[in-house]
Amino acid sequence: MASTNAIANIGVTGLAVMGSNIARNFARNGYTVALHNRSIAKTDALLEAHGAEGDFVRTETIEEFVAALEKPRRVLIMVKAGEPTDAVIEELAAVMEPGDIIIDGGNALYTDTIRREAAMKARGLNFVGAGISGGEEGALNGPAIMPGGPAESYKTLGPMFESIAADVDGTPCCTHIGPDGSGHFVKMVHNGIEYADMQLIGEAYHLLRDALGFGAAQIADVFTEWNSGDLESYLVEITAQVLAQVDAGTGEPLVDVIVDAAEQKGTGRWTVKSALDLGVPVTGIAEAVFARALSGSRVQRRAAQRLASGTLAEKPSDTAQFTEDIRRALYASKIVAYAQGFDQIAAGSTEYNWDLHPGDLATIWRGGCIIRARFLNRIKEAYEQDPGLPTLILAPYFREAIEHAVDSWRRVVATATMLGIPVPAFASSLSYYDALRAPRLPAALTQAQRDFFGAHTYERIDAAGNFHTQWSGDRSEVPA
Ligand code: NBP
Repeated sequence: MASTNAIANIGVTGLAVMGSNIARNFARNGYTVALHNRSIAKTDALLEAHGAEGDFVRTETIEEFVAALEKPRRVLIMVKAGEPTDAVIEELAAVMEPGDIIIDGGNALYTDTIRREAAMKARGLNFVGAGISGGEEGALNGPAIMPGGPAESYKTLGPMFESIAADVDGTPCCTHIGPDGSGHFVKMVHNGIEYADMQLIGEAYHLLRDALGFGAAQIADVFTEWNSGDLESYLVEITAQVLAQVDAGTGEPLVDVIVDAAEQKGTGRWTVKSALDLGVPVTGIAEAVFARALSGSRVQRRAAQRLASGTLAEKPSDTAQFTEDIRRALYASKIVAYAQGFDQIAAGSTEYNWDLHPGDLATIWRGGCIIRARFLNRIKEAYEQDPGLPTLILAPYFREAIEHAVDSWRRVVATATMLGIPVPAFASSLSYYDALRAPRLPAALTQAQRDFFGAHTYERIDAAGNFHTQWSGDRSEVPA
Protein backbone atom coordinates (compact mmCIF):
# COMPACT_ATOMS: atom_id res chain seq x y z
CA MET A 1 0.00 0.00 0.00
CA ALA A 2 1.44 3.38 -0.93
CA SER A 3 0.76 6.05 1.66
CA THR A 4 1.94 9.63 2.09
CA ASN A 5 2.22 10.11 5.83
CA ALA A 6 3.85 6.95 7.16
CA ILE A 7 7.11 7.28 9.05
CA ALA A 8 9.44 5.00 7.18
CA ASN A 9 11.91 2.67 8.90
CA ILE A 10 14.30 2.86 5.97
CA GLY A 11 14.59 4.70 2.68
CA VAL A 12 15.91 3.30 -0.59
CA THR A 13 17.16 5.66 -3.28
CA GLY A 14 18.04 4.25 -6.69
CA LEU A 15 15.21 2.03 -7.84
CA ALA A 16 16.72 0.15 -10.78
CA VAL A 17 16.67 -3.63 -10.54
CA MET A 18 18.72 -4.00 -7.32
CA GLY A 19 17.19 -1.09 -5.40
CA SER A 20 13.60 -2.06 -6.28
CA ASN A 21 14.11 -5.62 -5.22
CA ILE A 22 15.78 -4.71 -1.93
CA ALA A 23 13.01 -2.17 -1.20
CA ARG A 24 10.42 -4.92 -1.82
CA ASN A 25 12.39 -7.32 0.36
CA PHE A 26 12.33 -4.81 3.26
CA ALA A 27 8.62 -4.18 2.75
CA ARG A 28 7.81 -7.89 2.61
CA ASN A 29 9.60 -8.23 5.94
CA GLY A 30 7.32 -5.71 7.59
CA TYR A 31 9.33 -2.50 7.27
CA THR A 32 7.87 0.74 5.98
CA VAL A 33 10.07 1.79 3.09
CA ALA A 34 10.43 5.31 1.69
CA LEU A 35 11.11 5.21 -2.04
CA HIS A 36 13.15 7.66 -4.09
CA ASN A 37 14.68 7.68 -7.53
CA ARG A 38 16.27 10.48 -9.58
CA SER A 39 13.53 10.08 -12.16
CA ILE A 40 10.07 9.48 -10.69
CA ALA A 41 9.09 7.00 -13.42
CA LYS A 42 10.96 4.14 -11.72
CA THR A 43 9.32 4.90 -8.35
CA ASP A 44 5.87 4.85 -9.91
CA ALA A 45 6.59 1.71 -11.92
CA LEU A 46 7.63 -0.06 -8.72
CA LEU A 47 4.54 1.12 -6.85
CA GLU A 48 2.25 0.16 -9.66
CA ALA A 49 3.65 -3.33 -10.03
CA HIS A 50 4.37 -4.15 -6.39
CA GLY A 51 2.85 -1.45 -4.19
CA ALA A 52 0.55 -4.02 -2.58
CA GLU A 53 3.44 -6.07 -1.22
CA GLY A 54 3.94 -3.86 1.84
CA ASP A 55 4.09 -0.31 3.17
CA PHE A 56 5.85 2.11 0.87
CA VAL A 57 6.13 5.89 1.00
CA ARG A 58 6.32 7.57 -2.42
CA THR A 59 8.59 10.61 -2.51
CA GLU A 60 9.76 12.83 -5.33
CA THR A 61 12.43 15.11 -3.87
CA ILE A 62 15.34 14.30 -1.60
CA GLU A 63 13.90 16.65 1.05
CA GLU A 64 10.56 14.82 0.99
CA PHE A 65 12.38 11.48 1.06
CA VAL A 66 14.49 12.36 4.11
CA ALA A 67 11.49 13.89 5.89
CA ALA A 68 9.60 10.60 5.56
CA LEU A 69 12.16 8.69 7.65
CA GLU A 70 12.09 7.98 11.38
CA LYS A 71 15.20 9.03 13.35
CA PRO A 72 18.01 8.12 13.28
CA ARG A 73 17.35 8.13 9.55
CA ARG A 74 18.55 5.19 7.51
CA VAL A 75 18.97 5.59 3.76
CA LEU A 76 20.19 2.84 1.46
CA ILE A 77 21.74 4.11 -1.78
CA MET A 78 21.45 1.67 -4.70
CA VAL A 79 22.68 3.77 -7.61
CA LYS A 80 25.44 3.25 -10.13
CA ALA A 81 28.84 3.07 -8.44
CA GLY A 82 31.32 5.95 -8.82
CA GLU A 83 30.30 9.55 -9.46
CA PRO A 84 26.51 8.95 -9.21
CA THR A 85 27.07 7.57 -5.70
CA ASP A 86 29.12 10.65 -4.68
CA ALA A 87 26.42 12.92 -6.08
CA VAL A 88 23.66 11.18 -4.13
CA ILE A 89 25.70 11.12 -0.91
CA GLU A 90 26.25 14.87 -1.21
CA GLU A 91 22.54 15.53 -1.76
CA LEU A 92 21.63 13.42 1.26
CA ALA A 93 24.32 14.80 3.54
CA ALA A 94 23.05 18.31 2.86
CA VAL A 95 19.67 17.49 4.40
CA MET A 96 20.44 14.75 6.93
CA GLU A 97 21.30 15.34 10.59
CA PRO A 98 24.07 14.13 12.91
CA GLY A 99 23.53 10.51 13.91
CA ASP A 100 21.70 9.63 10.67
CA ILE A 101 23.02 6.69 8.66
CA ILE A 102 23.85 6.64 4.96
CA ILE A 103 24.37 3.17 3.53
CA ASP A 104 25.94 2.57 0.15
CA GLY A 105 24.79 -0.84 -1.08
CA GLY A 106 26.31 -0.49 -4.54
CA ASN A 107 29.53 -2.06 -5.78
CA ALA A 108 31.79 0.72 -4.56
CA LEU A 109 35.57 0.53 -4.66
CA TYR A 110 36.59 0.09 -1.02
CA THR A 111 39.04 2.99 -1.10
CA ASP A 112 36.14 5.24 -2.15
CA THR A 113 34.21 3.91 0.85
CA ILE A 114 37.13 4.70 3.18
CA ARG A 115 37.19 8.26 1.79
CA ARG A 116 33.40 8.68 2.01
CA GLU A 117 33.22 7.29 5.54
CA ALA A 118 35.84 9.78 6.74
CA ALA A 119 34.08 12.68 5.01
CA MET A 120 30.67 11.78 6.48
CA LYS A 121 32.14 11.21 9.95
CA ALA A 122 33.54 14.74 9.85
CA ARG A 123 29.97 15.93 9.25
CA GLY A 124 28.56 13.86 12.14
CA LEU A 125 26.92 11.30 9.85
CA ASN A 126 27.38 7.54 9.98
CA PHE A 127 28.41 6.00 6.69
CA VAL A 128 28.09 2.28 6.04
CA GLY A 129 29.55 0.68 2.92
CA ALA A 130 27.63 -2.56 2.51
CA GLY A 131 28.60 -5.21 -0.03
CA ILE A 132 25.48 -6.94 -1.34
CA SER A 133 25.72 -10.12 -3.37
CA GLY A 134 23.13 -12.32 -5.02
CA GLY A 135 22.10 -10.37 -8.09
CA GLU A 136 18.50 -9.34 -8.59
CA GLU A 137 17.04 -12.61 -7.38
CA GLY A 138 19.07 -12.45 -4.15
CA ALA A 139 18.12 -8.81 -3.58
CA LEU A 140 14.47 -9.78 -3.61
CA ASN A 141 14.54 -13.08 -1.78
CA GLY A 142 17.62 -12.92 0.42
CA PRO A 143 21.09 -11.68 -0.49
CA ALA A 144 24.38 -12.06 1.38
CA ILE A 145 25.10 -8.69 2.97
CA MET A 146 28.54 -7.46 4.06
CA PRO A 147 28.14 -4.18 5.95
CA GLY A 148 31.22 -2.28 7.08
CA GLY A 149 31.24 1.07 8.88
CA PRO A 150 30.84 2.01 12.55
CA ALA A 151 29.89 -0.85 14.89
CA GLU A 152 27.39 1.57 16.44
CA SER A 153 25.43 1.73 13.17
CA TYR A 154 25.18 -2.04 13.02
CA LYS A 155 23.21 -2.03 16.27
CA THR A 156 20.20 -0.55 14.51
CA LEU A 157 20.92 -1.72 10.98
CA GLY A 158 21.98 -5.27 11.83
CA PRO A 159 18.54 -6.63 12.74
CA MET A 160 17.02 -5.06 9.61
CA PHE A 161 19.70 -6.42 7.29
CA GLU A 162 19.68 -9.82 8.96
CA SER A 163 15.92 -10.11 8.48
CA ILE A 164 16.14 -9.53 4.70
CA ALA A 165 19.34 -11.58 4.13
CA ALA A 166 19.43 -15.22 3.11
CA ASP A 167 19.89 -17.67 5.95
CA VAL A 168 21.54 -21.07 6.18
CA ASP A 169 20.47 -23.38 9.00
CA GLY A 170 18.98 -20.41 10.86
CA THR A 171 22.15 -18.28 10.59
CA PRO A 172 21.69 -15.07 8.58
CA CYS A 173 24.06 -14.40 5.70
CA CYS A 174 24.92 -11.00 7.13
CA THR A 175 27.29 -9.85 9.83
CA HIS A 176 29.14 -6.66 10.72
CA ILE A 177 32.38 -7.01 8.77
CA GLY A 178 34.51 -4.23 10.30
CA PRO A 179 35.30 -0.51 10.05
CA ASP A 180 35.01 1.86 7.06
CA GLY A 181 35.74 0.16 3.70
CA SER A 182 35.98 -3.42 4.97
CA GLY A 183 32.51 -4.44 3.78
CA HIS A 184 33.17 -3.35 0.23
CA PHE A 185 36.67 -4.84 0.37
CA VAL A 186 35.39 -8.31 1.23
CA LYS A 187 32.62 -7.96 -1.36
CA MET A 188 35.32 -7.12 -3.92
CA VAL A 189 37.33 -10.22 -3.02
CA HIS A 190 34.10 -12.25 -3.09
CA ASN A 191 33.62 -11.08 -6.68
CA GLY A 192 37.26 -11.90 -7.49
CA ILE A 193 36.73 -15.44 -6.21
CA GLU A 194 33.55 -15.56 -8.32
CA TYR A 195 35.65 -14.71 -11.39
CA ALA A 196 38.11 -17.53 -10.59
CA ASP A 197 35.30 -20.00 -9.93
CA MET A 198 33.61 -19.14 -13.24
CA GLN A 199 36.90 -19.40 -15.17
CA LEU A 200 37.64 -22.82 -13.64
CA ILE A 201 34.16 -24.04 -14.56
CA GLY A 202 34.75 -22.65 -18.07
CA GLU A 203 38.02 -24.57 -18.40
CA ALA A 204 36.33 -27.79 -17.23
CA TYR A 205 33.63 -27.23 -19.86
CA HIS A 206 36.26 -26.53 -22.53
CA LEU A 207 38.06 -29.80 -21.73
CA LEU A 208 34.86 -31.85 -21.71
CA ARG A 209 33.95 -30.31 -25.07
CA ASP A 210 37.29 -30.37 -26.88
CA ALA A 211 39.29 -33.12 -25.17
CA LEU A 212 36.40 -35.57 -24.85
CA GLY A 213 34.13 -34.33 -27.65
CA PHE A 214 31.02 -34.00 -25.46
CA GLY A 215 28.09 -31.91 -26.66
CA ALA A 216 26.48 -29.24 -24.50
CA ALA A 217 23.62 -31.45 -23.31
CA GLN A 218 26.04 -34.19 -22.28
CA ILE A 219 28.19 -31.66 -20.41
CA ALA A 220 25.05 -30.36 -18.71
CA ASP A 221 24.50 -33.89 -17.37
CA VAL A 222 28.10 -34.03 -16.10
CA PHE A 223 27.66 -30.74 -14.21
CA THR A 224 24.32 -31.91 -12.81
CA GLU A 225 26.05 -34.99 -11.45
CA TRP A 226 28.96 -32.96 -10.06
CA ASN A 227 26.44 -30.75 -8.30
CA SER A 228 25.43 -33.66 -6.10
CA GLY A 229 28.93 -33.99 -4.62
CA ASP A 230 31.74 -31.81 -3.19
CA LEU A 231 31.30 -29.29 -6.01
CA GLU A 232 27.69 -28.54 -5.10
CA SER A 233 27.27 -24.80 -5.62
CA TYR A 234 25.09 -22.19 -7.24
CA LEU A 235 27.57 -21.67 -10.08
CA VAL A 236 27.81 -25.39 -10.94
CA GLU A 237 24.02 -25.68 -10.74
CA ILE A 238 23.39 -22.78 -13.12
CA THR A 239 26.14 -24.03 -15.45
CA ALA A 240 24.15 -27.25 -15.94
CA GLN A 241 21.00 -25.21 -16.62
CA VAL A 242 22.75 -22.90 -19.07
CA LEU A 243 24.30 -25.81 -20.99
CA ALA A 244 20.93 -27.55 -21.27
CA GLN A 245 19.28 -24.45 -22.75
CA VAL A 246 18.36 -24.77 -26.44
CA ASP A 247 18.23 -21.69 -28.67
CA ALA A 248 14.67 -21.24 -29.94
CA GLY A 249 15.82 -19.67 -33.22
CA THR A 250 18.36 -22.26 -34.37
CA GLY A 251 17.59 -25.34 -32.32
CA GLU A 252 21.27 -25.34 -31.28
CA PRO A 253 22.48 -25.29 -27.66
CA LEU A 254 22.27 -21.64 -26.59
CA VAL A 255 25.91 -21.65 -25.45
CA ASP A 256 26.99 -22.47 -29.02
CA VAL A 257 25.35 -19.36 -30.48
CA ILE A 258 26.70 -16.89 -27.89
CA VAL A 259 29.78 -14.84 -28.90
CA ASP A 260 32.78 -16.13 -26.94
CA ALA A 261 34.02 -12.75 -25.68
CA ALA A 262 33.51 -12.30 -21.93
CA GLU A 263 32.85 -8.89 -20.49
CA GLN A 264 33.52 -7.51 -17.02
CA LYS A 265 32.33 -4.65 -14.89
CA GLY A 266 35.52 -4.18 -12.91
CA THR A 267 35.37 -5.87 -9.51
CA GLY A 268 37.69 -8.70 -10.66
CA ARG A 269 40.18 -6.16 -11.93
CA TRP A 270 39.94 -4.21 -8.65
CA THR A 271 40.64 -7.41 -6.72
CA VAL A 272 43.80 -8.07 -8.71
CA LYS A 273 45.01 -4.46 -8.47
CA SER A 274 44.50 -4.52 -4.71
CA ALA A 275 46.26 -7.89 -4.46
CA LEU A 276 49.24 -6.47 -6.37
CA ASP A 277 49.44 -3.58 -3.92
CA LEU A 278 49.14 -5.91 -0.94
CA GLY A 279 51.70 -8.33 -2.43
CA VAL A 280 49.32 -11.30 -2.33
CA PRO A 281 49.50 -13.80 -5.20
CA VAL A 282 45.90 -14.28 -6.30
CA THR A 283 46.93 -16.18 -9.42
CA GLY A 284 43.56 -17.86 -9.99
CA ILE A 285 41.67 -14.56 -9.90
CA ALA A 286 44.29 -12.81 -12.05
CA GLU A 287 44.18 -15.58 -14.67
CA ALA A 288 40.39 -15.30 -14.72
CA VAL A 289 40.50 -11.54 -15.30
CA PHE A 290 43.14 -11.93 -18.04
CA ALA A 291 41.22 -14.81 -19.64
CA ARG A 292 38.17 -12.56 -20.01
CA ALA A 293 40.36 -9.83 -21.51
CA LEU A 294 41.97 -12.31 -23.91
CA SER A 295 38.59 -13.65 -24.99
CA GLY A 296 37.59 -10.07 -25.78
CA SER A 297 40.73 -9.38 -27.85
CA ARG A 298 38.78 -10.06 -31.02
CA VAL A 299 41.24 -8.51 -33.48
CA GLN A 300 44.25 -10.44 -32.18
CA ARG A 301 42.28 -13.67 -31.90
CA ARG A 302 41.03 -13.43 -35.47
CA ALA A 303 44.54 -12.68 -36.75
CA ALA A 304 46.12 -15.53 -34.74
CA GLN A 305 43.79 -18.35 -35.72
CA ARG A 306 46.19 -20.02 -38.13
CA LEU A 307 49.18 -20.05 -35.79
CA ALA A 308 50.99 -23.37 -35.42
CA SER A 309 49.79 -25.73 -32.72
CA GLY A 310 52.82 -28.02 -32.75
CA THR A 311 52.21 -31.74 -32.67
CA LEU A 312 49.11 -32.48 -30.70
CA ALA A 313 48.52 -35.56 -28.57
CA GLU A 314 45.71 -38.07 -29.04
CA LYS A 315 42.54 -37.38 -27.10
CA PRO A 316 42.17 -39.32 -23.82
CA SER A 317 40.81 -42.81 -24.47
CA ASP A 318 39.31 -43.44 -21.04
CA THR A 319 36.43 -40.96 -21.06
CA ALA A 320 35.13 -41.82 -17.59
CA GLN A 321 38.58 -41.53 -16.01
CA PHE A 322 39.34 -38.21 -17.69
CA THR A 323 35.94 -36.81 -16.69
CA GLU A 324 36.72 -37.71 -13.09
CA ASP A 325 40.21 -36.19 -13.48
CA ILE A 326 38.61 -32.91 -14.60
CA ARG A 327 36.24 -32.95 -11.62
CA ARG A 328 39.13 -33.40 -9.21
CA ALA A 329 41.25 -30.76 -10.95
CA LEU A 330 38.33 -28.36 -10.69
CA TYR A 331 37.93 -29.02 -6.99
CA ALA A 332 41.65 -28.68 -6.22
CA SER A 333 41.96 -25.46 -8.27
CA LYS A 334 38.89 -24.08 -6.54
CA ILE A 335 40.48 -24.70 -3.15
CA VAL A 336 43.53 -22.75 -4.33
CA ALA A 337 41.39 -19.84 -5.58
CA TYR A 338 39.56 -19.57 -2.26
CA ALA A 339 42.80 -19.95 -0.29
CA GLN A 340 44.27 -17.05 -2.26
CA GLY A 341 41.15 -14.91 -1.77
CA PHE A 342 41.23 -15.53 1.98
CA ASP A 343 44.96 -14.64 2.00
CA GLN A 344 44.06 -11.31 0.40
CA ILE A 345 41.38 -10.70 3.03
CA ALA A 346 43.91 -11.40 5.79
CA ALA A 347 46.42 -9.03 4.15
CA GLY A 348 43.78 -6.29 3.74
CA SER A 349 42.77 -6.73 7.36
CA THR A 350 46.38 -6.23 8.50
CA GLU A 351 46.99 -3.30 6.16
CA TYR A 352 43.90 -1.37 7.29
CA ASN A 353 43.64 -2.65 10.91
CA TRP A 354 40.20 -4.12 10.28
CA ASP A 355 40.42 -7.23 12.47
CA LEU A 356 38.45 -9.32 9.94
CA HIS A 357 37.38 -12.86 10.80
CA PRO A 358 37.67 -15.17 7.79
CA GLY A 359 35.41 -17.81 9.37
CA ASP A 360 32.60 -15.23 9.58
CA LEU A 361 32.91 -14.56 5.86
CA ALA A 362 32.77 -18.25 5.00
CA THR A 363 29.64 -18.40 7.17
CA ILE A 364 27.80 -15.55 5.45
CA TRP A 365 28.85 -16.64 1.95
CA ARG A 366 27.12 -20.01 2.41
CA GLY A 367 23.83 -18.55 1.19
CA GLY A 368 22.41 -15.71 -0.88
CA CYS A 369 25.56 -14.87 -2.82
CA ILE A 370 26.86 -16.01 -6.19
CA ILE A 371 29.70 -18.13 -4.76
CA ARG A 372 27.45 -19.98 -2.31
CA ALA A 373 28.61 -23.57 -2.12
CA ARG A 374 28.62 -26.62 0.10
CA PHE A 375 32.38 -26.21 0.31
CA LEU A 376 32.03 -22.98 2.35
CA ASN A 377 30.87 -25.09 5.30
CA ARG A 378 34.29 -26.73 5.16
CA ILE A 379 36.02 -23.35 5.13
CA LYS A 380 33.94 -22.22 8.10
CA GLU A 381 34.91 -25.40 9.99
CA ALA A 382 38.57 -25.00 9.06
CA TYR A 383 38.71 -21.50 10.60
CA GLU A 384 36.73 -22.65 13.64
CA GLN A 385 39.32 -25.34 14.27
CA ASP A 386 42.28 -23.03 13.66
CA PRO A 387 41.56 -19.29 13.43
CA GLY A 388 45.25 -18.64 12.73
CA LEU A 389 45.45 -21.00 9.75
CA PRO A 390 48.38 -19.78 7.55
CA THR A 391 46.61 -20.95 4.36
CA LEU A 392 43.38 -22.83 3.78
CA ILE A 393 45.32 -25.43 1.83
CA LEU A 394 46.83 -26.64 5.11
CA ALA A 395 43.50 -27.29 6.84
CA PRO A 396 43.29 -31.09 7.21
CA TYR A 397 40.15 -31.43 5.07
CA PHE A 398 41.52 -29.38 2.18
CA ARG A 399 44.99 -30.89 2.40
CA GLU A 400 43.46 -34.34 2.07
CA ALA A 401 41.17 -33.23 -0.76
CA ILE A 402 44.13 -31.87 -2.73
CA GLU A 403 46.28 -34.94 -2.06
CA HIS A 404 43.41 -37.05 -3.35
CA ALA A 405 43.17 -34.86 -6.48
CA VAL A 406 46.77 -34.06 -7.28
CA ASP A 407 47.49 -36.87 -9.77
CA SER A 408 44.30 -36.07 -11.68
CA TRP A 409 45.17 -32.38 -11.58
CA ARG A 410 48.58 -33.04 -13.18
CA ARG A 411 47.04 -35.33 -15.82
CA VAL A 412 44.49 -32.66 -16.72
CA VAL A 413 47.04 -29.84 -17.04
CA ALA A 414 49.49 -32.05 -18.96
CA THR A 415 46.81 -33.41 -21.28
CA ALA A 416 45.32 -29.98 -21.93
CA THR A 417 48.78 -28.67 -22.79
CA MET A 418 49.46 -31.59 -25.15
CA LEU A 419 46.08 -31.08 -26.82
CA GLY A 420 46.59 -27.31 -27.15
CA ILE A 421 43.61 -26.45 -24.95
CA PRO A 422 44.19 -23.35 -22.78
CA VAL A 423 43.74 -23.96 -19.05
CA PRO A 424 45.33 -20.87 -17.48
CA ALA A 425 43.54 -21.11 -14.13
CA PHE A 426 43.97 -24.90 -13.72
CA ALA A 427 47.66 -24.63 -14.64
CA SER A 428 48.48 -21.57 -12.55
CA SER A 429 46.68 -23.02 -9.53
CA LEU A 430 48.73 -26.19 -9.82
CA SER A 431 51.94 -24.17 -10.19
CA TYR A 432 50.97 -22.11 -7.15
CA TYR A 433 50.49 -25.31 -5.17
CA ASP A 434 53.81 -26.69 -6.37
CA ALA A 435 55.58 -23.41 -5.57
CA LEU A 436 54.10 -23.30 -2.06
CA ARG A 437 55.28 -26.81 -1.26
CA ALA A 438 58.71 -26.48 -2.94
CA PRO A 439 61.60 -26.67 -0.46
CA ARG A 440 63.77 -24.40 -2.67
CA LEU A 441 62.51 -21.83 -5.17
CA PRO A 442 64.59 -20.14 -7.88
CA ALA A 443 64.12 -16.88 -5.98
CA ALA A 444 67.68 -17.37 -4.62
CA LEU A 445 68.94 -16.82 -8.17
CA THR A 446 66.67 -13.76 -8.53
CA GLN A 447 68.19 -12.30 -5.37
CA ALA A 448 71.73 -12.91 -6.66
CA GLN A 449 70.87 -11.24 -10.00
CA ARG A 450 69.37 -8.24 -8.17
CA ASP A 451 72.50 -7.97 -6.09
CA PHE A 452 74.64 -8.23 -9.28
CA PHE A 453 73.03 -5.37 -11.20
CA GLY A 454 71.66 -3.22 -8.41
CA ALA A 455 73.56 -4.08 -5.20
CA HIS A 456 70.18 -4.93 -3.66
CA THR A 457 71.82 -7.42 -1.22
CA TYR A 458 70.59 -10.86 -0.14
CA GLU A 459 70.16 -12.94 3.00
CA ARG A 460 72.16 -16.14 3.55
CA ILE A 461 70.69 -19.44 4.76
CA ASP A 462 73.54 -19.86 7.28
CA ALA A 463 74.03 -16.36 8.76
CA ALA A 464 71.91 -13.47 9.97
CA GLY A 465 71.90 -10.08 8.23
CA ASN A 466 72.19 -8.90 4.65
CA PHE A 467 75.13 -9.44 2.32
CA HIS A 468 76.51 -8.09 -0.93
CA THR A 469 78.96 -9.67 -3.35
CA GLN A 470 81.32 -7.16 -4.95
CA TRP A 471 80.45 -8.32 -8.47
CA SER A 472 82.42 -5.68 -10.33
CA GLY A 473 85.41 -5.96 -7.99
CA ASP A 474 87.09 -9.04 -6.58
CA ARG A 475 83.75 -10.86 -6.05
CA SER A 476 84.29 -11.23 -2.36
CA GLU A 477 81.26 -11.01 -0.08
CA VAL A 478 80.78 -8.20 2.41
CA PRO A 479 78.10 -7.61 5.04
CA ALA A 480 75.62 -4.99 3.84
P1 NBP B 1 22.52 0.61 -12.02
O1 NBP B 1 23.91 0.37 -11.59
O2 NBP B 1 22.16 0.36 -13.44
O3 NBP B 1 22.14 2.15 -11.67
C1 NBP B 1 20.91 2.71 -12.05
C2 NBP B 1 20.39 3.61 -10.94
O4 NBP B 1 21.32 4.67 -10.68
C3 NBP B 1 19.07 4.28 -11.36
O5 NBP B 1 18.24 4.36 -10.23
C4 NBP B 1 19.55 5.67 -11.80
O6 NBP B 1 18.55 6.65 -11.73
C5 NBP B 1 20.60 5.92 -10.77
N1 NBP B 1 21.52 7.02 -11.08
C6 NBP B 1 22.47 7.14 -12.04
BR1 NBP B 1 22.82 5.89 -13.32
N2 NBP B 1 23.13 8.30 -12.01
C7 NBP B 1 22.60 8.97 -10.98
C8 NBP B 1 22.84 10.26 -10.43
N3 NBP B 1 23.81 11.03 -10.91
N4 NBP B 1 22.09 10.65 -9.40
C9 NBP B 1 21.12 9.88 -8.90
N5 NBP B 1 20.84 8.62 -9.37
C10 NBP B 1 21.56 8.19 -10.40
O7 NBP B 1 21.48 -0.17 -11.08
P2 NBP B 1 21.53 -1.68 -10.52
O8 NBP B 1 21.95 -2.67 -11.55
O9 NBP B 1 20.22 -1.85 -9.83
O10 NBP B 1 22.69 -1.63 -9.42
C11 NBP B 1 22.68 -0.73 -8.32
C12 NBP B 1 23.99 -0.87 -7.56
O11 NBP B 1 24.08 -2.20 -7.05
C13 NBP B 1 25.23 -0.65 -8.42
O12 NBP B 1 26.22 -0.03 -7.65
C14 NBP B 1 25.66 -2.05 -8.77
O13 NBP B 1 27.03 -2.15 -9.06
C15 NBP B 1 25.29 -2.79 -7.50
N6 NBP B 1 25.06 -4.23 -7.65
C16 NBP B 1 24.42 -4.72 -8.74
C17 NBP B 1 24.21 -6.09 -8.85
C18 NBP B 1 23.46 -6.65 -10.03
O14 NBP B 1 23.37 -7.89 -10.12
N7 NBP B 1 22.93 -5.82 -10.92
C19 NBP B 1 24.63 -6.94 -7.85
C20 NBP B 1 25.24 -6.41 -6.74
C21 NBP B 1 25.45 -5.05 -6.65
P3 NBP B 1 17.60 6.94 -13.01
O15 NBP B 1 16.53 5.90 -12.97
O16 NBP B 1 17.06 8.31 -12.77
O17 NBP B 1 18.45 6.84 -14.23
